[in-house]
Amino acid sequence: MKTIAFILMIAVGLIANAQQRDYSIKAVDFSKVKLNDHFWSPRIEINRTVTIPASFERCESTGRVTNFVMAGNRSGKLCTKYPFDDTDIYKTIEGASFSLAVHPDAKLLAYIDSLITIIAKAQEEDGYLYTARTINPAAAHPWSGKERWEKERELSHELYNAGHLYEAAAAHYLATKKTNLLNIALKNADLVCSVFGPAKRSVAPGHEIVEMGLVKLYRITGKKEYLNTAKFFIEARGKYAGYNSASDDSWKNGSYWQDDKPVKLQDEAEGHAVRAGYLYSAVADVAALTGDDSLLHAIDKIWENVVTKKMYVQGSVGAKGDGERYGKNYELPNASAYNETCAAIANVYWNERMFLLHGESKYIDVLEKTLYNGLISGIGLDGKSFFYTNAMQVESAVTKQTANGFTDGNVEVARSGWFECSCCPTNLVRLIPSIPGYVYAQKEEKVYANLFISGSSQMIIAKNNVEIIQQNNYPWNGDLSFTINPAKQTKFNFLVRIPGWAQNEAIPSDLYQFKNTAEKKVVIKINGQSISYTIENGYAVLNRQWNKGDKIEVNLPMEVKRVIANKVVSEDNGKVALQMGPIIYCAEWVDNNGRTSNIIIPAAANFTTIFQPELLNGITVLKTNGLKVETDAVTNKTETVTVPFVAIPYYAWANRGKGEMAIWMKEKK
Ligand code: FUB
Ligand code: ZN
Repeated sequence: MKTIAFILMIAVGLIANAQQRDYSIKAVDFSKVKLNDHFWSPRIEINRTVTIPASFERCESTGRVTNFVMAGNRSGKLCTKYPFDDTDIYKTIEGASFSLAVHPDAKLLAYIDSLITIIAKAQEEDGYLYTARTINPAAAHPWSGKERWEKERELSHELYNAGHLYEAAAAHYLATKKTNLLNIALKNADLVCSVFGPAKRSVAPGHEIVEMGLVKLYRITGKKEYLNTAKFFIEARGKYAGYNSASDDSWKNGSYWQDDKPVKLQDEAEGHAVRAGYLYSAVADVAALTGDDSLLHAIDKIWENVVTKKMYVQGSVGAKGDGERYGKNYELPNASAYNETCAAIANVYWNERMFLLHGESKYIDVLEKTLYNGLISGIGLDGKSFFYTNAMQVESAVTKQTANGFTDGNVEVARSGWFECSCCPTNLVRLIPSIPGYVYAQKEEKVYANLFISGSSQMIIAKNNVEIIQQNNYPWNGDLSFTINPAKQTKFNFLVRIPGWAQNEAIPSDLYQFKNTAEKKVVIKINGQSISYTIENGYAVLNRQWNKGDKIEVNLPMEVKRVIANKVVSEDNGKVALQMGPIIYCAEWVDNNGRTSNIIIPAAANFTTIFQPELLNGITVLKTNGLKVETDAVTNKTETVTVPFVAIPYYAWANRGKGEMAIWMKEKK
């Protein structure tokens, strides 16, 4: 009976959704895009074979699963540190579900079922699910407060846990069609909607994500209350009277939680960078689903602010360690850069949604920059070691092990298998297998090719089945080919993103620029013939009747670029970073005689590029002659000597031991 009711609910939901306003552009679902490349496929496979099992294992060995068991028994003592540790299980289930969708695995499915049974027992009668209280409400976690929700605005994370539960449940249901986790999530969401809303309780959730999660449940069920509650939470921001707006301290003035002003009046990225990224993503969802333009204008302005003033050259955000937050405009220190991996993940979520709203390539340019650099630097090539923070510079690797990693002062210098606060590893578990979903998007008879990853994809365009095959050796080479195989001749617009980096643009703002501009132009051929094309919103528009086997070749000229920062970022003055294609490079001690902090790359130095298949799972390295400033230990005199210089992709640093690393290098002594 329960199952029939559920099926009816989903059916009604789907019909209702068909009439709803939404993003006019839709991503092609990750399960329809099969990758067979050398860059992402191995990462997705290692996520499946190493990262997912290691994460589940750590959820067990660190007590996260035990917390649920104890909550099920309503007795015991929370045996981990944070009230949000439940989410590591949810995120791992989410990632494992994405993996199951394309790689069936009965054992994994059964294991997840066993966890869901434990989670179900931990859920209270009315749907409340939060082990930090349920284990023993009289001795709830100090961040949780004595009563449910009373500290939600601050640090309880009750709605944060709920949000991750919803995200996991949506992924699990869509991948497996099983409703066991979804039912738990819906019961919890119904409770949340009964507690919060107009004329009910109000709060600006202390750590956003419940909003995005509610939207996912709304998409599955069509239940409007979920969308309304997501919107309600967004609109609850900026209403709390207890902050001190005169204070500079982001905790005291509310900006840490993006709660100092109503969202509609916000125009600067502020506060905790993961919270912010999840909020802006949810605002995009709600703006798309409701057509609320004032919400849209706010995130447009905030996006502009991030990209012109608050993003590191390798796509990371959240410069400040105190509060894990955005700094002031142009506050992008290298020696103390924080750059939480989760903030990079949130930035990918947000930029994808901005693209779906606006259809402009600049959002995917930013997404690509983050994805290929400051995000995957967060995971080691072994798939089971992680950076929580992503350093911009390491000048002496005096390594100390702390609860949160191996640090040298403020900077993590070696990856760790897990952290006491282990949000980043489990966030990577769910992000990596979803990457095929960022490759294509579609709006009626328009297909957007956003990421360049070899593989094949199936879509329905103008009512015909169309297969699109990509072949390339991206990100090491800019020669791309797309073979179009419609079941029968089909007319549609194929829009190929022409990345900013291929058009002399380092980032869609004046925050970074290329010093050397390229002469070569992007060449596009169809069936061997060069064609002239127009560019719309950053995409080359290829509109024709496509026949089986039509082949598009796109040549994105790839050369080594020197990147310079806006003068206002004073500590990058006189320095260059190196980029080729979407990849930002760094110098690491191991390739440069043990040190990188004394390297100079003269303005006239020419680079050679070499693909080294055996190095760091296959990378292109940059080589030139640089200069090094050396000080004689006896005479204390300095001399400048010419030395061979090698740069590797930033994402691959710290896979060969601990030592110095630099992204920005001086051009003169
Ligand atoms: O608060 C939950 C998570 O823990 C945040 O997203 C991370 O920044 C870490 O503080
Ligand atoms: Zn994190």
